[in-house]
Amino acid sequence: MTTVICPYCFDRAPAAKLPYRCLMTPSGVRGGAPCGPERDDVWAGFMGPSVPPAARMRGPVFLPARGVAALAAGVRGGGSSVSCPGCGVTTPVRVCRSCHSDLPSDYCDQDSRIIALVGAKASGKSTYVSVLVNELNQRVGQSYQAVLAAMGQSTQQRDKEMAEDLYDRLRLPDATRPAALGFNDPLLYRLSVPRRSRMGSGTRHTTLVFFDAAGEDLAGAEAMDRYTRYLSAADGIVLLVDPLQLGSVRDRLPVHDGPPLPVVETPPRQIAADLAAQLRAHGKGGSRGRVSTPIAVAVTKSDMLKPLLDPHSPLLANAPHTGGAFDEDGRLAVHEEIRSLMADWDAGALVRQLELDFAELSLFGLSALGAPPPADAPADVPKSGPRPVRVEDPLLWLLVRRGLLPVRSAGKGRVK
Ligand SMILES: Nc1nc2c(ncn2[C@@H]2O[C@H](COP(=O)(O)OP(=O)(O)OP(=O)(O)O)[C@@H](O)[C@H]2O)c(=O)[nH]1
Ligand SMILES: [Zn+2]
Ligand SMILES: [Zn+2]
Repeated sequence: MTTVICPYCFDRAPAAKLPYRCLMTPSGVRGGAPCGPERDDVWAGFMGPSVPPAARMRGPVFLPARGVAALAAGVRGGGSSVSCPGCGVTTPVRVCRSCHSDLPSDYCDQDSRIIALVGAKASGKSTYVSVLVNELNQRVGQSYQAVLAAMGQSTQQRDKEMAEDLYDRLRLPDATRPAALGFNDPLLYRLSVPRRSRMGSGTRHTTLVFFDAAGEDLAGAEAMDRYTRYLSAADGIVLLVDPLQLGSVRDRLPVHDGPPLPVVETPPRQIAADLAAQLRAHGKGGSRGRVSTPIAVAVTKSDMLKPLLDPHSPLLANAPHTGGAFDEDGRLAVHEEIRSLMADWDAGALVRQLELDFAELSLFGLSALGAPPPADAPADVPKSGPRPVRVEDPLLWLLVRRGLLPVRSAGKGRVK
């Protein structure tokens, strides 16, 4: 049975139980009058007072007769259209039963996995997501025979605009824009990977939902209800840590010719503690007081750390992904390297906090750009374009944890 998690309110429902929305299209059949709009108070209530009264009038929402829904849900490949009981015209549009948000047409054909992305302001979230999507569709996708397709118009549009900026115009995301990925704009993708089993080969599809939670919004009792629901629905968390936010890293870096260091925001240790507190308060505290949700903590902008690294550091080159399997030994090497770097940073407070709070923790280091932005043009991508290093590791590790990708450990000489 396919379980769908609404990317807007995080309600979890079996796909077959999701209502449909009539598109109010004329049937073309003589005498067949199309449905008229109805007030959708459920949706309007969810969206809040900013929705003008006229926009509350929408196509009627209906639950198909039982047998029909089961039949439609059984049809593979997105062919699940049903006839509206009001006008008889078929509609493929599914809505969330709890908030009545429309779901992209192919959203309900596979299970959903929510990946929460958390990071302080300017920690590199937008750049990371765009470069990650690009890598998953190119180098990494090729290794795993995987495809990542944007779902729904708003994700497709955002991807296109960000890619044009980063790869064609060589511009960094605009710092003055409002929150990069607002809460009403989760990024929705369908990840398709080959499925090999004794039953033969096929393809496994998973819906990936990315959200950006600005770390500073997680603090204290004011944390919105929605953040909390989002975090507790998450299958995995990627926490981005900007090393330039850590006093001891800033002090240790040689005087460099890159752009000026960013202003200090909420300390990463505070974000990690708030995150754990939120998750614990919502039933994610496992035994021994640690949170059970897997968390990938990634130090971003690793290109800036080069002066602190050994020339053979595993942080300086991408994982090989040989044979379409995740390199577990490489991950461990990166984890240890970041762990020992962090032990020196602010007396190891962040890593201590993380290890006390999270049961499944892996540390990563990545650079979305591969080099600092040019000193004379700090709003630009380096002239050579983004040359990402290890940008895919945190997400791949989370997918491996969920059994969605094969893993290889040379020490044990096996692929799982
Ligand atoms: N050196 C280096 N700097 C980076 C990298 N990625 C991002 N940056 C810098 O970090 C800044 C912020 O990046 P964004 O991707 O906008 O960060 P964000 O977390 O989405 O920012 P907000 O949405 O404003 O919170 C960029 O303008 C760059 O200056 C990287 O890989 N290396
Ligand atoms: Zn919903
Ligand atoms: Zn109708």
